[in-house]
Amino acid sequence: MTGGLSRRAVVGSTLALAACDRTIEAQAATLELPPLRSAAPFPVGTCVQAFQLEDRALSPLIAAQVSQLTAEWEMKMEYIVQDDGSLRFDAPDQIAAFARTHGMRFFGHTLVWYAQEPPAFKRLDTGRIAFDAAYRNYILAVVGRYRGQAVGWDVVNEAIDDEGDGWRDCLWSQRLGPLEHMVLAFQHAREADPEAVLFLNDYNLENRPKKRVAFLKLVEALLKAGAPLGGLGTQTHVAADLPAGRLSAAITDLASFGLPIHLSEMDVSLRRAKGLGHDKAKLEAGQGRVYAEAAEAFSRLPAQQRFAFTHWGLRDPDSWLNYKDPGDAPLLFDRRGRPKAAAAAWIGGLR
Ligand code: 9MR
Repeated sequence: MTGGLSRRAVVGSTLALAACDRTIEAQAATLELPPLRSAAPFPVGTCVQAFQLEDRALSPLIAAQVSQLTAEWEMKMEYIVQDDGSLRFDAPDQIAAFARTHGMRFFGHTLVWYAQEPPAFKRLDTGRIAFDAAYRNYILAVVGRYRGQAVGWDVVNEAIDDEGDGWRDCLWSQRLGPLEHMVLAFQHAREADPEAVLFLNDYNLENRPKKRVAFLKLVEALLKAGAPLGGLGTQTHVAADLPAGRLSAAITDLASFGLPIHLSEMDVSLRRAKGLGHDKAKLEAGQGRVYAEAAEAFSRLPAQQRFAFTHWGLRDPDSWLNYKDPGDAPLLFDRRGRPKAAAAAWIGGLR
């Protein structure tokens, strides 16, 4: 650990903060925490959008705090695939260059997502062969472009339906088959990059045990079908009232395959923590507890299974949870880039 502060001292600061809610923000400003990337014995990531790389306050914070970068949305089909079917890589190239310049790992997110069905693909109604070729070409082009730099890819994102009743129905499943489109995506990604770790990624795996079971069954099905699935991603968009133990149980279950785990998009919403009412001190204490549990559960994984721990943003106002309705504070840094009590709690949970 760097920063001249022991982990125990950090925990002490957290407890002191929790005891005095009115001055939490002021005290956090004076907290001297080591950068997340130095505190953790595994890669720590965040997501970013290309325009944020020009933000004079945010880009140094990212460079100082994390060792892995994920494009928040500009490596999805919604950005890359143009209406005429051509592909656009300017923003992802900028993010990849920033990662290279700052000695960070670069993570690809996301190739196949039920939520993204570009018109250029929808228009392809000339039968399965043309669709299959376009699908393969897309994956080869995107993964191939970052071959040698991307350490991993979310190949299939959010395949399980919300209730955990089955796999989502989407353009890809309709044209290529419910399991087949996923197997093909993994195979094409492997063809494009023999080294990258290929992930299945999903959310609510801690909150909905039934969904987790469905996710794990899909993992089995993919492996049985010979898909080169190499890692499991659990997004971890949770709230401050998440009951203790749920996060650890999810991580332990997922780890049972022995594959690397990516805690891939963590944030802890205060606004969604209905169980804690509006008491700011309770909400922030709950948030700290959830972050500490996540850090601890992830730390306890065998070293070879700790692929990375990614925070879905660093500063609160940049969070996707604040796009439509600002006011949530789900991340580790405040609007001025100062570490919050949640950051101390996360670091305190590391083992
Ligand atoms: O945070 C992302 C937001 O900026 C994008 O507009 C949105 C659609 O591309 O995706 C958000 O990130 C999502 C991630 O890619 C997949 N898991 C859920 C995330 C939050 O919605």
